[in-house]
Amino acid sequence: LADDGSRLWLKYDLIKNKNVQSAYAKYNSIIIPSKKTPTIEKALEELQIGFKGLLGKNLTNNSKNNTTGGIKLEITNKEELTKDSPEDSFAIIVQKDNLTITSKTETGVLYGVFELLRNIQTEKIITKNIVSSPKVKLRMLNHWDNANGTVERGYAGSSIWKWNELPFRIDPRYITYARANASLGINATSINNVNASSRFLTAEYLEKIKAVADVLRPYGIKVFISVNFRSPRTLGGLKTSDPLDTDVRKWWIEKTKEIHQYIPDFGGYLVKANSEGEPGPQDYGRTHADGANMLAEAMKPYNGIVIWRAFVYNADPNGDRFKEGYEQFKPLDGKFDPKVIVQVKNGPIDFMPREPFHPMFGSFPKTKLGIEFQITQEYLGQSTHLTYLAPMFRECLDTDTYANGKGSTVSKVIDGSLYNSQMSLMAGVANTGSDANWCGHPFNQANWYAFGRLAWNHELSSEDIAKEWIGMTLTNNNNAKEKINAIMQKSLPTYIKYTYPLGLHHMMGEGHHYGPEPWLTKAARPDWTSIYYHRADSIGLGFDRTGKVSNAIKLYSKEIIDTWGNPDKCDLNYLLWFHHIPWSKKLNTGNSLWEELCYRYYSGVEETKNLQKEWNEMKPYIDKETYASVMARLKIQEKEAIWWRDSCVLYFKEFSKMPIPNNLILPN
Ligand code: GCW
Repeated sequence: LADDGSRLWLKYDLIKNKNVQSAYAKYNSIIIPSKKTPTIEKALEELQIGFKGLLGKNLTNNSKNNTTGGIKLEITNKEELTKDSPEDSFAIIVQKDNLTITSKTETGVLYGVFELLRNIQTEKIITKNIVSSPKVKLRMLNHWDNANGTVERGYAGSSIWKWNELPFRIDPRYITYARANASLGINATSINNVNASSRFLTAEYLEKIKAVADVLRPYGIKVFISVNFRSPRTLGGLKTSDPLDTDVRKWWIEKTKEIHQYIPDFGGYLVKANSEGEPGPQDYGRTHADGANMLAEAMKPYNGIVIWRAFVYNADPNGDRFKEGYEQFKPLDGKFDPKVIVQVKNGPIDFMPREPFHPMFGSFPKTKLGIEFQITQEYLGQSTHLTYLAPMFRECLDTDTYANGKGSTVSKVIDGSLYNSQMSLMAGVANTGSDANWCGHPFNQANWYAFGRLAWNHELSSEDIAKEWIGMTLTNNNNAKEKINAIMQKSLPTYIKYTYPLGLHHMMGEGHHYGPEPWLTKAARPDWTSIYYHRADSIGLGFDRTGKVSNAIKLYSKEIIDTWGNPDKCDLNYLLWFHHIPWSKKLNTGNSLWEELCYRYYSGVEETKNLQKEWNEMKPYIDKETYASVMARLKIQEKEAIWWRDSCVLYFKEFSKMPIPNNLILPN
């Protein structure tokens, strides 16, 4: 049977490798703690279906402690997990005839079970103890799913949440969703779009959300709701939603209490306010801190928190959107309630294929900052182009902000270690949908997987994550694994070459954000056009963000200004983010800007052809349906790479007035 991808990476197909089979053959029973909680039940169930599928073994549920061949699930304070190890850390302890999966929490035990199964599924024989701890506390998916079943920037069908069926029918997908997330350590999800409908706060919807929360709870996943700031008016019939108004505050206190009657362990609120037309505290002359703190006050009696997004910008044709989030929030550093996390996109504009890290990271020592990545590929080929995003996530997390001297990487800002913060958050905008394979492009599943793995441990390499995913999803043949990993590693640089080389950004078609539209001069807002960003003219190309035009570079530390701020030292991948470079200026590759631009667009297209050749060689290792689906998409990708290349090169040629060089060195 062809694989339709619906099982994600949790396939549990029979392992054919004899060594792996025999290494795990000795296990025949599971010993669970005396208190069988719903989460322990899930851990037991997962272990049983995993062993049955992968090894063809029925594990019995044994109550005896001193049995041989037992896998013991235990909640304890083992020394492997030191006293102050983070919540949900776990250890897999290998004894002579037994194996113990231990954690201080039941969710940690479940995570340990998934780790064991991952090892078996990727044909690894565990011989040494494994100890694993999450680096970030809140590892979260943000759904941009609407009440009517559509998904904003969703490219894999409609919403997975069937609001019309809930709370009565529980779609089996909710359980697969919970298992998939738990297998990665994802422990929170906001179920609706940040462009939020107040409807999600009505009793009718709270009952539906409760049903979802009940399914996710045993898997250690907390539910959050995105809220519309104007709800006191639209739902409560109040005259205002002013966060300093007593009745408004009371309304949120009551609403928060009501939510907890449905969902006692409610995760909290996620808020997009005063951004792209959404209502917010500024409508009443108040600040983001006033708004967030009001919600935090309502949350005071509970464990929940408030996540407030920093994605804000003005439609100022003479301003620089790059600086606006920073500038609006900087005066509020230190003013947020301890229950508030400010969620910042990885880059200052909007999930572009390559962005410098957001300058807020490292500049807000008194505010808890979380990071938001986009897993759904709004600007990254949606569900037709193959782009593996772990290298992009890593590039951002690994960049040094120099905030507290060398080594102050973005990851240290967001995992709380730089400022010794007790709360930390990594969020990813989900790419799930109703498609049979959940994510559209078969390789898009890898981005959900990679996000989750990095949220748990941002030190994992993008190669290791890719190989794990390939082993679980596509093939365990080592040679094929290496080659597919190589395809994945190349995919993002290739995509960037034929779309946004050298630090170009925001030149996509209006509205759908898919193909190229560098000539876009008029849009609903000046900062939604393309010319606002690329600034092509007869002299050169790129947005000068040094002193002369916007000086956004000043938002970074001195060390960054010294490199990115200097056109001769700036990494070419970021060049046009910060500089307006003359067409004929020689770059350190030996090419002029114009030649380098053409070279990248043209070689990007060539590389899409190579991807097809390389994928073709993988045919013997991949099931038919997945192989064909990826191959067809790679063909679309080549066609559209040409579309991007020709649109951009011919458009910029109008400004450079230079011919397309015919001596471009192209890869074969
Ligand atoms: O990337 C942009 C998208 C909007 C989105 C917005 C945001 C949810 O084009 O569709 O709205 O960002 O992050 O709020």
